[in-house]
Order: sequence, then C-alpha cells, then structure tokens
Amino acid sequence: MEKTVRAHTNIALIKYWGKADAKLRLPLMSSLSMTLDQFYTDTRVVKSDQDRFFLNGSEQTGSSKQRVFDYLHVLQKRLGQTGHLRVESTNHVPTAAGLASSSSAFAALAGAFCAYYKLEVSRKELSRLARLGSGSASRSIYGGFAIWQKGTDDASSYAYALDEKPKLDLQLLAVELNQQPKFLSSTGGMSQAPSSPFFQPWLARNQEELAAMTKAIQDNDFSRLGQLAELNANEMHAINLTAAPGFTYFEPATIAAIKLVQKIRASGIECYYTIDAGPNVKILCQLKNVKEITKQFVSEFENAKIVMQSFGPGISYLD
Ligand code: 2P0
Repeated sequence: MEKTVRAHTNIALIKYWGKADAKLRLPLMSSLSMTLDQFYTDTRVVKSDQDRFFLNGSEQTGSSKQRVFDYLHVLQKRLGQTGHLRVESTNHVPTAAGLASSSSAFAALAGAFCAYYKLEVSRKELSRLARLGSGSASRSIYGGFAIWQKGTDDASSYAYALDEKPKLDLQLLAVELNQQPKFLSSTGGMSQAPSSPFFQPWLARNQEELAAMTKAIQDNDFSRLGQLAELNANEMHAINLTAAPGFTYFEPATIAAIKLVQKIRASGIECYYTIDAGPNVKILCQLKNVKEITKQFVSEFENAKIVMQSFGPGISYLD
C-alpha cells in the first residue's frame, strides 16, 4: 500500500555519540530525546521500473540517493522483498545543519517501506529498522520523550516511549545561526570521538545522566532537565575538542549564543542550551519566557531564524 508516512525530528537531551557496531548502528550508550512538533519529513515509497529518489521535488543522484538505497536494499534483504522503488520525500526541516534531519528522514523511510510492502510491524520493530538507517531515527517513531536503549545486539537495540504526552512545560527554540551543511557528518564525528581521553569516563557517566534525566522528566522538573541536557551536550562537545585529531562543530556564532544563554540566565530568566552535530543552538525554556528570550536572540543575531517548538507526535500515516 502506497502511503505517505510522516515522522518528526527529535533532539537528544542525553546524546548518542559513538558506535559499538557501525554497520548495525549499535550505539555505545543509551540516549534520550524530545520529539519536535515543527520539523518533520513526509515520505512515500512507490513502485518504479528503476530506483529513484526525489527530495523536495527534485531528483537526487549523488551520495544522498546512495545512502537511501543502500539502506532500502538492506531492508529488502532482511525482509525478503524485491523490486525497484521510487522514494518521494519532503523535508520540513533544514537538511544537514545539525537540526536532526536524518532522524525524521529514516524513520519516515522505514515506515513508508513497511507500508509499501504491507508489512505489519510493531513500533518496536519499526524502531529497530529505522535505527539501521540512522541511529537517532530509532527515537523518531515516538512522540514526546523517547529512550533508545543501547542493547547488546541488533534485536535488543531499539527505542521506546518514555512519555508520549508529557505535561512538562518545555519549549525548544531552534536557533538557526548557519545554514551551511555541516563540515563533518555525525557518522564521521562519532568515529573520531572515542579517541578522546574523556570518552571512557563519559561512557561511565552516561547511565547516571540518563537515569537522572528520566527522573527529572517523571518529576516534571524543568530546571533539572535543562541542567542535565546542557551538561550532557557540553560533555559531547568537549570530547570532540579533545579527540585525536580534535574538532568542533562550534562556529563563532555558536559561542556567542552560549554566552547569551548564560547572560539571560544570570538575569533571572531560566533557560539552557543543547547543541548537536552542527553550529546551531537549541534553547530549552518554559512558555512564559519564550517571548523575552526570542527578543534577545533576535536583537543579537539579526539573521538568525528562530523556530519555537514543543512536543511532536510519533510516526503517522497520512493517506
Ligand atoms: C543524537 N546526534 O543523539 C546525536 C547527538 C547529534 C548529537 O546527529 O551515524 O544522524 O546516522 O547513526 O543518528 C545522531 O546522529 O547518526 C546525531 P548515524 P545520526 O541525536
């Protein structure tokens, strides 16, 4: 059945940043994310006489087509399916600027693939299949908060919903400082990260931080959630800086944004930041402070695009 499948992007509050098995995309740590309402991907898989991939209406022929079809061929082999496919995707999210487009892309693609072949799979199974395309996609099957448990093998590494309809007042301001594609893919960054001397200590902390974050969510404790998310993101970026060779996704504007968050917080308006594999910054705050924080960001970063987000839903089938 040809169905358009919609999956929303997610932002990790406890990050996935290292692989135990690159081919199976088994992570070295469990992670926890918030699914967003404003950024999503719609994907349809249809019958075709040759493999074709369309993104936002234009046909892709290079490495992005390669990645999509390498993935679809893995799924076909696993699930005993054959035939050429045409994939049509519309991305309602800036592509490859650290705004998590691959999470929604591969979750929607896994869903559209299963719908096309009429495969009835549970959400747990779909999460495992999405994981093979992009690790973070395993979490985009669910709305609200999701946890990707690292597991020990292909069967046990999947995400589950922690709370799909959170009551917590949590808003995320996605501040797009830079629209350039990132200079180093997540896959590339993750393969370099374990060379940092701080990587093993970070892995040891991960379980504790995940448990503390889970508790903060269960307690509706925004302050604790923000503190932990900011700490965990800083740890990830410290690892990148101290890897061999060291690297950073930060640009001068990223540092300026961090300093502005610190300044706003010092003035008594509670907010925190998290940063992924790119220069852009996401601010975590409560509804009552969105206006003031946005105002201050707009006045310091004239060209920044700011999108206010809250909790998005899990995967859905549109027609
Ligand atoms: C995450 N990030 O947990 C981490 C934290 C950014 C920082 O971009 O190699 O695109 O396709 O499995 O899922 C995750 O990277 O990487 C990611 P692959 P993915 O969201």
